[in-house]
Amino acid sequence: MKYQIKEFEKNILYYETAKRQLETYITAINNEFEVIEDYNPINHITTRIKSIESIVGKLKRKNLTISLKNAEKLTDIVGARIIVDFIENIYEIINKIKANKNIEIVEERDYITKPKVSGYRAYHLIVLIPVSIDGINKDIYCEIQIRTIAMDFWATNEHKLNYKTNNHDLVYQKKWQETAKKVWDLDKSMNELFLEKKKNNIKHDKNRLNIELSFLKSIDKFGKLKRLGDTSG
Ligand code: 0O2
Repeated sequence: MKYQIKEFEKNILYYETAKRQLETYITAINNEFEVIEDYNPINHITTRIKSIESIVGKLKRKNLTISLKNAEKLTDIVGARIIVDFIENIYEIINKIKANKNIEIVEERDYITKPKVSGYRAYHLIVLIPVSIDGINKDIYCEIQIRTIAMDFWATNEHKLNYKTNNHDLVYQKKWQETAKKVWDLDKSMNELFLEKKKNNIKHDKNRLNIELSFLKSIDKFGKLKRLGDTSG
């Protein structure tokens, strides 16, 4: 057991590096939105490495023996949570992550269109990040959870009061499902407003572009007239 803990501590270095790598990629996405898109859908980002107690707890819940080999099979020792404003933003973020060739996506878990029985909603990406330490390369599993503020509000409270409590009281579970439904309805209404605004902005941008184009054309015309005038005079 002592040997295993030592080995696990060595592995922590890989997890730490993968976490930092992932943070860099997500920060780059954040900056990309700020500079290029002129709008940033990311509300906030958190990252973490699962504690040894949580890893042991998860292995036990999965009926797996506590070993380094089994711990390495867990896909969420390194985790990142990206909280966005609106449902639509979740897909914008997924596209940006997919465009990063350094991130290999191994699995997508869509708990938005197919929420968990509890009512939990989020989009999970299980990814592999290559890490090299002391000449030894390892691909490290990381879990990226993408949620709206509303989904995160629900999940945080449910995590505190219900998740992992083994409470199978159906009436209580139904109450949680009902709160999840209310949060989802609110999220959908907010998303509609967001899409409407986005559409208007595009229209507005197109109009502005047309005005700018006709302005540029008139300058060009004026320039031509002037040049003609120059040759005659
Ligand atoms: P913690 O304490 O948040 O880290 P896996 O072994 O990961 O392949 P699992 O755990 O069924 O199998 O994967 P899943 O369903 O994708 O869930 C992974 C994580 O999503 C969980 O990690 C939670 O963070 C979150 N999650 C999933 N279901 C629920 C839910 O019903 N309520 C809440 N609040 N969060 C949920 P952990 O390690 O279970 O927990």
